[in-house]
Amino acid sequence: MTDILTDIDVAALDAEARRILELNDRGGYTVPTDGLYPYQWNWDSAFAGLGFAAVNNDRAWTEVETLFSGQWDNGMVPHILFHRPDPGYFPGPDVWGTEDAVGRGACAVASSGISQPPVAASLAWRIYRADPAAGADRLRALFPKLLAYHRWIMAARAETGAVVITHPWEAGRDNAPDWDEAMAGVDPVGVQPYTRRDTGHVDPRMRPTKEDYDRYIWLVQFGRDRKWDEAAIAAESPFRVADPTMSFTTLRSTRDLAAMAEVLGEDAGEIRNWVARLEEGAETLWNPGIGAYDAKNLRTGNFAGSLSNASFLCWWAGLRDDRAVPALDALLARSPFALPSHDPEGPKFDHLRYWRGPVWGVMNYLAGNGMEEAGLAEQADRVRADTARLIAENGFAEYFSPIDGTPAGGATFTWTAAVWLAWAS
Ligand code: 9YW
Repeated sequence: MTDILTDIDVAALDAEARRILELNDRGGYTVPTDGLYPYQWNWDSAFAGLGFAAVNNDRAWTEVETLFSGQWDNGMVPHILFHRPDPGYFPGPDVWGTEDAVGRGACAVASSGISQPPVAASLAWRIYRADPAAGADRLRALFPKLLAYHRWIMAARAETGAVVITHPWEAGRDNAPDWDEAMAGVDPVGVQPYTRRDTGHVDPRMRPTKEDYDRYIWLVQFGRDRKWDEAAIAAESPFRVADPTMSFTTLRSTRDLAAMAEVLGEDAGEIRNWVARLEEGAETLWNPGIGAYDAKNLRTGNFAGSLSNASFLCWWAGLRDDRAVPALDALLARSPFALPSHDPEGPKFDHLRYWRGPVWGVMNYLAGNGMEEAGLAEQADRVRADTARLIAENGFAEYFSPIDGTPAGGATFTWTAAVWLAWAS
């Protein structure tokens, strides 16, 4: 890789990244950032583990193990674990109402009722490979839990082979234009009164709108009213969208599970069947209209028509697909900083509003590593160089403007620090 860091004080940034991991460490798990997100989030935590692996391998494993302490009996790993009550965040455990959820079983940790992109297997695999001797027993103990998580995804969310979300929060890309059509099909009538907390922490122009939030909360109430029963939600919800983020992270994690099975001497037959099914599903997300992978609304069959950073996770998924290269090159050419979460030339682009334009370090990590593995060295270099430059010039922000690098959202962000330590530096 080209040396992009010659004029950056790497040692000072390394020290700051480590300080942020410590700052956000709540003992066994890490919060994304103090104040705005005071609980343990699923994919944030897997990234925190990756960051800790560069500092303290034992602590890295503990992070992932604590995440799996919230696993439901049916295998689902929730998107938020509410270890300790914190009134600074809405919606909290009382709103999710998962105590008597179908499939939760004996799990004692309070949680949300949806999941998030399952990067845990892939990042645990990286933690293991950073120190195989130290991680052997921990990998063996974690493997059946990862397997159960993926069995749940395949049974509950992969009816077309692509992986669906039942709530925009589940994609980890809350207000992406990818969900606009499906969200328009949600009528938030009867949503109970609520007070947002996020806009008290962060500039509202950088957050989802009230129209979005009303629908987020309506969908939470919808799931809660069905006791989070996947079959009922699949049959009745107006919102069911096949998502490139979920599909591609699941496919990659499944491949990594197969590699784990080999090391552990476990049978990988079931896992290999999942890979084949997910590869077929990925093809259903190819949208020739934009020359890239896209989200698909399963209620209408329509593509979103959204060129996003998730479109370019195809190489992370292990697809050796040249069809997407022209769209990537065009996007890079029109983005001062890569990768924007939405096409800067699209009518819905908003350079600071969360997932409608800003650059996210974690997406760059996944996409950039995938590009490198696929032999797209120049594009991978560009994505990594931009990530390093954004952090060096603007700090460890939650996300950044792809136009001028403005840091946005929360500050001292765990996954931005982790991506720096594990890859960008
Ligand atoms: C929410 C914590 C989470 C991330 C998501 C991001 C945002 C808000 O923050 O979600 O309330 O869940 O969109 O990807 O995991 O950093």
